[in-house]
Amino acid sequence: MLFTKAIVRTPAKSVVNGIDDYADEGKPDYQLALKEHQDYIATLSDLGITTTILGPLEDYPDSCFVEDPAVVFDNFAVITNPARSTRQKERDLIRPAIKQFYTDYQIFEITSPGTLEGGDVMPVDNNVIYVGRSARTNQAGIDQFTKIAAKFGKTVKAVPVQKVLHLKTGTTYLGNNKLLVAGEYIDSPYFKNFDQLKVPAGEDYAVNCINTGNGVIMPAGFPRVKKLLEDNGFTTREVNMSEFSKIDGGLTCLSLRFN
Ligand code: CIR
Repeated sequence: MLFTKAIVRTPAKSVVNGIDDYADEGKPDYQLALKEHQDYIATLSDLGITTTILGPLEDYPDSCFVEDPAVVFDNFAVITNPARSTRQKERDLIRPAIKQFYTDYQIFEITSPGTLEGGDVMPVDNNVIYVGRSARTNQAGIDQFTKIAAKFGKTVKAVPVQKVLHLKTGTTYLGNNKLLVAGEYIDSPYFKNFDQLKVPAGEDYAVNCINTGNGVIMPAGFPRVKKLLEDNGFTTREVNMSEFSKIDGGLTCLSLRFN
């Protein structure tokens, strides 16, 4: 198992008004989003992960995407500073959940003018963390994060994010040097030392996967990515993500994962 615990937040009815900067697929259906979220939790628990479920926050349409307002590691956590005004307060609303698992000495904060969202943070092996410089994460945020991570022996490498929302919208790490890459990250010089599993054009959304160590959770409906993963020795578990994809949400952003 690569992680044993997860924190999720039930989508609020307002999820239908989540930020939609990229997808052009209409608004999510709340009931279906709720069902997909329940299936996501059931899949995590089927794979042996203990999940803490936080209550919905009607005033915050994107608050089910808990990966963005915090970044968690096994021995420290960072409360981030989301860039968009409608998501800013999420940092205060995730803090109590983080405090259940970390002491005050293990919790750090990104503060203005720095902005950073967890979707841009991709830890790999050997204490290296890639951080996307994106529309949501700025250099000041990366500089603050780099100093925090250094206290725990971790090195941050910044990577530009040009065409997608967050770094992990374009690439996710599977372990054992295997990196699932799509779009702008295919053959990227930033990731030249990885064994790249290249997502075929048209299936980019499915690059955002979660390797639990006990199976890879992937979005349903992407047969070529499923085959790519299985050909590389991974077992897969599919979760329907149709409603979250309408507001640019991927699988990773629905949980915080740690030990
Ligand atoms: C947003 O635009 O902030 C949300 N609608 C989607 C956030 C997705 N987060 C992620 O991929 N980590």
